[in-house]
Amino acid sequence: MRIDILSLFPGIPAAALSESIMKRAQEKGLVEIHSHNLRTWATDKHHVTDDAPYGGSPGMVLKCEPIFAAVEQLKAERRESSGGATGAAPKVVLMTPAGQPLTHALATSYARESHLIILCGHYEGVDQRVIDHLVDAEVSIGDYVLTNGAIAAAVVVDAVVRLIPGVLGDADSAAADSFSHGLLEHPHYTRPVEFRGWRVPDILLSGNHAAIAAWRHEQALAKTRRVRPDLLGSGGTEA
Ligand code: 6GU
Repeated sequence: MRIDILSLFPGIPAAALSESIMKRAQEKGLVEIHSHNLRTWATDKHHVTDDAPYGGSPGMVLKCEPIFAAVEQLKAERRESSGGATGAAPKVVLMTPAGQPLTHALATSYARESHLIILCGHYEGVDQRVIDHLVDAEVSIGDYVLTNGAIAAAVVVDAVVRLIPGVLGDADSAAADSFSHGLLEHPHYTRPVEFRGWRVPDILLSGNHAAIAAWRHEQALAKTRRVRPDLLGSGGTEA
């Protein structure tokens, strides 16, 4: 998979994605991530990427021209490097608090793409013609506002890349995650068996795998009921 990120702060996602598992995924050739500065595609002398909104209102709006130029160039380069093959079209995603929420299901669908182009919003937003004629999906990472979408882009890329086969060492570790089964994860313990008087639950020391599995499911259900009852609504796993 190839991922291109376009923002005014390319160092933000580049830093977040250059360590640990994201770093190893790139070294293993499982994903190629490029973080670009949108200003590269602003052709005027001062490399202006934003302007005041028509109709008036505070703040600035990202302009059409540099964004269209960047995305069209990235798409063309990708076509050329694949020998003009008519592979799957790149998916163009705009990071914005006004987008659909990022979920495990959305990350799973993006993990099957061969090319993602992620645009990071900033200031008051981007010109609507970018959304209407260039973008395939608008995505938000939650109901709060960040100063810029570059942080959100790093979140999306991490959530997607860890689902690419081979990225996580243990093939099971993504499958057991919170959300992949609609429940939050059960508690985990490791040595020592007693710390400051707090003991590891006896069941985990019992060697009874069926009982342990049942306990973990109960714990996951109880935690989900307590902190995320919304997950147990229609479609939940509770009988
Ligand atoms: Cl994608 N961008 C910004 N600026 N704020 C956000 C967000 C995105 N998702 C949640 N808050």
